Amino acid sequence: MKIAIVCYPTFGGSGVVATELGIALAERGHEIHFITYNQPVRLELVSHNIHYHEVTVPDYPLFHYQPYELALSSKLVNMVKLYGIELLHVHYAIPHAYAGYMAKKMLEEENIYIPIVTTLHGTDITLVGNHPFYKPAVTFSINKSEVVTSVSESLKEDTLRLFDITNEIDVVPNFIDVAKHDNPYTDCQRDLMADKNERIITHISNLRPVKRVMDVIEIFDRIQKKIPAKLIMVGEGPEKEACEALCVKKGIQEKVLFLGNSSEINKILCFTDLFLLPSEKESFGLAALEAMACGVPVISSNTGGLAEVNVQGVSGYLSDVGNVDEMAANALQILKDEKTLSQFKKQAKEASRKFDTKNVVPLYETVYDKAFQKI
Ligand code: GMT
Repeated sequence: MKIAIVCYPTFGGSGVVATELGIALAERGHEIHFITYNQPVRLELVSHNIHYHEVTVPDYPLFHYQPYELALSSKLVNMVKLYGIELLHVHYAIPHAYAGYMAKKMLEEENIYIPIVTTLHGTDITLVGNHPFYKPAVTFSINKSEVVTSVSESLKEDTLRLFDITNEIDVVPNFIDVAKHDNPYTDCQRDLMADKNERIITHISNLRPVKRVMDVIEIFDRIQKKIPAKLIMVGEGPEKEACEALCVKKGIQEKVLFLGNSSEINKILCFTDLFLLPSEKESFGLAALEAMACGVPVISSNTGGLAEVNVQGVSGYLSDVGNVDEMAANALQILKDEKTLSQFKKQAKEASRKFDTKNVVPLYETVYDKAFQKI
């Protein structure tokens, strides 16, 4: 099948999932065309089945806002015609589902009929899409897609609650190649990060307010008062400076390393003992799943789809949003001795297997078949 994948090419989870999906589909013999404004960060163009087409929006003094949707729709039309693409899979509703629908309508004028699959990822529904500025267009494009998928049951419920949806929503969870995340612990360069007696705790995100990164610092502060520990903060975002300031205020700046964005998440997770994700909202929590696949237990909030990923008392623990005391106590419970920690590490890895690529990617192929039947 010839499939166009439209996504954000950044470090965000939706772009990562879209990229990994394209790679997995290419391995299964499909011809994949990524269409976005930059080469996706996790995409290495090493397969003859993978193409990347850049969307460019030339600047013009009249434009206060650049018309990206217009450029994307036109690019989709051109690429569908040039490569004979048969299906559009758009990740993140805004503005991709809308641009996809426009492309589909333009193609219909030339008697080319192409189904659209829209995958909802989270903030496109819970934070951004729900705003009255966007809501009519988001509702319209969800309802007009041949098939709509959401990355968790929780996100499906949120979508049905927040929007006037007349379409079915199929839940296809995010996934991970568990085998690729098999890190033999002995290969890790742990010594570069921490002393032998210190536990390594990691947080990875875009450091936006929704991630509650101040809670990460609060939890870590409570942990490091009880046991020797280091915190590794991975990612860039608007809360970074305030976070650094909080570390200085608490006098723990020597114990917190800010690494910025990284394409080497596996290397970092390899020497991590515990992952923190205390988010305000999280439709799935791909970062938690990546940690689990590397055998790292997770302390998270119980918001959104996190309870579908992090299994209470097995792969880690979940608490109410903002309950940093309980999160710290649970972290210490996991980190208290080698036996408990290695048990949780094993269990975290085991729990991640449910989301293995080989179990989930075929579900998208079924979704594509369903989309073709609707056209
Ligand atoms: O978390 C973000 O702000 C980024 C966002 C994205 O578009 O990449 O993440 C969302 O999609 C991920 C992939 O499906 C999910 O794992 C994240 O839980 C979801 N984020 C939120 O719901 C806040």
